[in-house]
Amino acid sequence: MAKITRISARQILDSRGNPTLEATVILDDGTQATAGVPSGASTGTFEAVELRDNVPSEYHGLGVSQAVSHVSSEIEAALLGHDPSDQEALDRALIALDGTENKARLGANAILGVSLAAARAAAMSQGLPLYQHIEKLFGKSRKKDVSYPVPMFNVLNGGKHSDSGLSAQEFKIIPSGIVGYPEQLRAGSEIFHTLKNLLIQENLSIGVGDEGGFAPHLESHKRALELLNQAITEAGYHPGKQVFIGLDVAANSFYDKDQDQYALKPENVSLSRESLINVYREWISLYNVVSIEDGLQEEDWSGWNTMREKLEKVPVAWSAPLMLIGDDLLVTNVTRLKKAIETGACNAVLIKPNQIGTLTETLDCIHLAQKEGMRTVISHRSGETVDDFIADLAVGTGAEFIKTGSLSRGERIAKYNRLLKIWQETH
Ligand code: 2PG
Ligand code: MG
Repeated sequence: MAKITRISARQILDSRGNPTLEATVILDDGTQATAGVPSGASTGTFEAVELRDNVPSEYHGLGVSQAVSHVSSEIEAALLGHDPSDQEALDRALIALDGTENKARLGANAILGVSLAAARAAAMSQGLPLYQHIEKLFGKSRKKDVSYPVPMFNVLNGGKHSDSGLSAQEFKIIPSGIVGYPEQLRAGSEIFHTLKNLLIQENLSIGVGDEGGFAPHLESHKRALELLNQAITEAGYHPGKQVFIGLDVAANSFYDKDQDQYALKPENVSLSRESLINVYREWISLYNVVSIEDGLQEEDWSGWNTMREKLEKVPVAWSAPLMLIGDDLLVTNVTRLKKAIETGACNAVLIKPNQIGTLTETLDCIHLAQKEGMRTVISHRSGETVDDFIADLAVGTGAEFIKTGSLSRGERIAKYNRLLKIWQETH
């Protein structure tokens, strides 16, 4: 197998126009592979550390030049001569070199860029598509023709991803009742454009938020959910049969710690966790909601447990149980996932490689979740690059779902289009 001869990095801009890191790994057989690192806005407290320069006069403090220089100095020196196909050894070397619990010294952005670029280099050097290389690393053979990640399209953006005024961050349509990824993508596109026309008819804004979903100023969350169901119907699909609704509430972002209350806008109500759970119960019953991510804040383990007990009893539109997804709660971290398994906090896991910082740890988290029968959702970040790595990650690990934004903005579409190409290769 080829060996690493050169590693470099640079500061590029992400989809919000903020700096992020891109890394390149070069092998002695001439292979060159590059990977871009995404960046979140509604980040969990327990995520691995994204190293920023904090020089206020440069990029408002968001520069990543220190992380870049760590790649070209210490990281390159440590990995020269490594076999990139031994991802686990490479990632363990990076973790040891960093030496902290949360990758705060070298930066999870520096480490992840190299980890992903090395995986891509290993795949290219072996002449394998990336998803097949990941499948080998993951050590589980994908059920060919059977499993393919179902897209969750985030067509309305709220929370920290837009100025729509809606507390909930993501309103997603999930076409899991439609057979085959290309037809699911088509449904997503048709519903997105039907929704656009509905908004125009109502004189509402059709500007989009960070993830390419619309961001109109609506009077309530219920109105948003009604509009989604209407768009599904008017596009010619059956809500609650072919297409379902998922929410990422991202409850951290409207939780008031001092009051221990959730300040829900635009309704302008302050809710206890019990009242918020009752609100979810209503949304599930009325609007074909089948999936709720981060329904409560990231430290309320007992609240998550109560939420699961109460909401799993509510009849849900699809045949599977309601999905309660931990994102900020779990941060793709095996230690936190184990706690969720012990406490029964949730039944599904969001997977974001940059929350943990290496491909190996990401695969470990997916492994454990799948072993425990939890559904996995591979996810982008709200600040993205055009890198489409997560599409291959979703296929290579047999993840049930992928969320990578709406049906607009190139950095979102890059992943959905990559999934089309993989579909063609595998079906
Ligand atoms: C989320 C993500 C991605 P961010 O909360 O799930 O949609 O948002 O990247 O801002 O954390
Ligand atoms: Mg989330």
